[in-house]
This record gives sequence, structure tokens and C-alpha cells, in this order.
Amino acid sequence: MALSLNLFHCLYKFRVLVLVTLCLMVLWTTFSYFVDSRQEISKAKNMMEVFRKITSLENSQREEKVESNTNVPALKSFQGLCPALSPYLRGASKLTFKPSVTLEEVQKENPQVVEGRYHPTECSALQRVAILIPHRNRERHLLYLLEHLHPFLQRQQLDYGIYVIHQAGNAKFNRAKLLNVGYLEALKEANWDCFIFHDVDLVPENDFNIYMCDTQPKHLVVGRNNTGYRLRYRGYFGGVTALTRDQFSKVNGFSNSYWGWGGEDDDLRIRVEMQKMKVVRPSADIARYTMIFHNRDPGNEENRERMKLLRQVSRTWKTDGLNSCSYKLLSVEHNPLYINITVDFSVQPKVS
Ligand code: UD2
Ligand code: MN
Repeated sequence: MALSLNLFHCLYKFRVLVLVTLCLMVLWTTFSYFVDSRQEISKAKNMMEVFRKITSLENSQREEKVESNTNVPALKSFQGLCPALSPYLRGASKLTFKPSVTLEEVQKENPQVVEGRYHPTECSALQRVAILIPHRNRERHLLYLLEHLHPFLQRQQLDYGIYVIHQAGNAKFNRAKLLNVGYLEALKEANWDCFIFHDVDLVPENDFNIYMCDTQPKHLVVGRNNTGYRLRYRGYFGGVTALTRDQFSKVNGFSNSYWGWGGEDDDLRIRVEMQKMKVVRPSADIARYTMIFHNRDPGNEENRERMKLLRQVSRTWKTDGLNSCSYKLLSVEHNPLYINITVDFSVQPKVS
């Protein structure tokens, strides 16, 4: 009896011991679970923090890009960059020029253009592009160009402004100096990335000819209707060209010394080549223009000095260009479809 009582007692003790051990194990497991999960929570918290920092950095960079692209305060909600190729492009089109077209009609057709400027609202444009048009006494050509260029540039989803640089006074026409003025004056009102130097009488036929700058200076006119759409000569750099702000400033802009017709475009090409840059062109089937017919204008007679000037570029480019372009500014007017800059070179010494 005593033996069985003793055995019972031992068994009881053993059970209690097992129970206590089990309890301790449960307690330990629960404790370590909570410790682990607290660590996991803090790890997760850290990861969330890192993620939040990355996304907020990305957003602020995007907002900065939007701000610098549009020149307006950063948009509250994120706006993506426009695609490299706009979905609105149509390709080649047959151009028509209605003699009856008026400025008011062109204005009505382009309600989103304000004071010569436009930017897409659906996305943030890839470049801010200033179109510079040298001008004197070619009102009808200007009207045709505005009529075609505004919708063309909007289809390309560009943030752009059109500047017409008008030469008043009786001095000989100076296309190159007008374009220098356009560059200097346009940069006073916006931070343009890219400049398109554009004859008033050339109308692009294909909107795949993108009015944006490249890593190298770009010549946009391979061919035009009245020269059988072929490049006129090797090294030809006239009509319409696109240079970034830096590319243009690197070559000190155009020379100011070409009075009358010819040479200034070849001078710019020499400057570009001297800086070890290479002229690029879109393909010939795209870089096509219609030139509105005209005769040589009075006041823009052939420049007989041009060959002599062209031989001196390597000596003159550093001191003849943007850094020496002085001019009398008569007015800057913000018209609905373009910004009109009027200058008079007749009050300037001819060699500036
Ligand atoms: C060629 C070039 C042009 C320029 C010029 C020589 C092409 C397609 N164009 O044009 O870029 O190098 O030779 O200087 O190769 N302009 C006026 N009013 C005037 C005179 C000129 O507005 O009284 C402006 C206008 O923007 C015109 C540009 O200057 O398109 C060039 O003059 P142009 O059209 O008489 O010369 P063009 O066609 O031979
Ligand atoms: Mn012309």
C-alpha cells in the first residue's frame, strides 16, 4: 500500500514537472514570438521609411522637371513627360496657301496659343523650344508660316514660343544679327532649351520633322520643292536649323558682319565644325519643305564680301558674335500668335 502511495506521489510530481515545463515552453515561445514580431515591425517600419523617402525624392524630381519645363509653379499632381514621339503626328501633308487667310482666322484656329506661346496640358514637354524668325516686309509669308507652324508644333507636343525679329530702319538686311538678337531677347523672358532659326518662307511638309534639338546641331531642311528636294551642296546649313542654348553659345552665335544676302549660314557651319560638332539631319523623306516663291528683296542684295568673311572665321568668331551683338531695341510686343521684337541696325556701326 505504502509502495503504491509512493508511486502515486512520484507520478504526481512528474506530471506537475511536465506541466510546469510545458507552461514554461509556451511562455518562452510566446515571449520570443512577440520579441521577433516587434523586430519585424520595426524592420518593416524602416523599409516603409526608405520607400517613402525614395518616392518623395522621385516626385520632387518630377515636379522640378515639370516646373522647369513649363516655367509655371510645380503642378500639385504628378504629370508624366510627353512621349518621345507624339501620338498626334500625321506624317506628310499636302500644303495649301489660301491668299484670303487672315491673322484673326489663324488665331481662332489656335485658341490654346497665348501671346505666341503654348505648352501641352496632357503631359510635360521634353524641351522648351524658341522659334526665331528673321523678318522684314514679308507679312504674307509670315501669315502662311504661322498658319501652318502653330498646329504643326502643337501636334509635336512641344512647349514653344514663336519670336519674329523684325528689322526696322534702312540698313541692309542682316539675317544673322537678327537671329542673335532673337536668342538674347528670348532668353530674357524664358529659359529656352532649344532654338530653331527659321526662314519666314519655308513651311515644313511632314510633322515627323521634329522641332527639337539634338546632341549635335541639326539642319532641318534636306530638300525643298524648288530644288527637287535635294540637298543643295555638301555642308549646306541654311533655311531652318536647331541648336541648343549651349551649342549656340559655344560657337558665339552667328557673326554680326553679314549685311545683305548670303554667307551667314556657311559661317555658322564653320563655327560648328571648329568646335568639333557635327551637323545632323533627319532623313530626306521627312526633312522636306515648301518654299513660298519670292524674288530677292530690296535691301537684301547679294553680299559680295561674303567669301572674304568666310575665309576669316577662325580668326573672327571669338570676338564677332553673341558677345559683340549690340543693337537698338525699339519694342517687344506680345501679339496673340507671336512675340514681335523690333530692332534698328541703322543706328549701329556696320561692323559691330
Ligand atoms: C537662303 C537660305 C537662308 C539664308 C539666305 C542667305 C535656304 C532655304 N535659305 O535663302 O537661310 O541663308 O539664303 O542669306 O537655303 N528676309 C526678310 N525680309 C527681307 C529679306 C530676308 O524677312 O527683306 C528673311 C526671311 O526670313 C527670309 C530669310 O531672311 O526667309 C532669307 O532670305 P531669302 O529668303 O531672301 O533668301 P533665300 O531664299 O535665298
Ligand atoms: Mn527664301
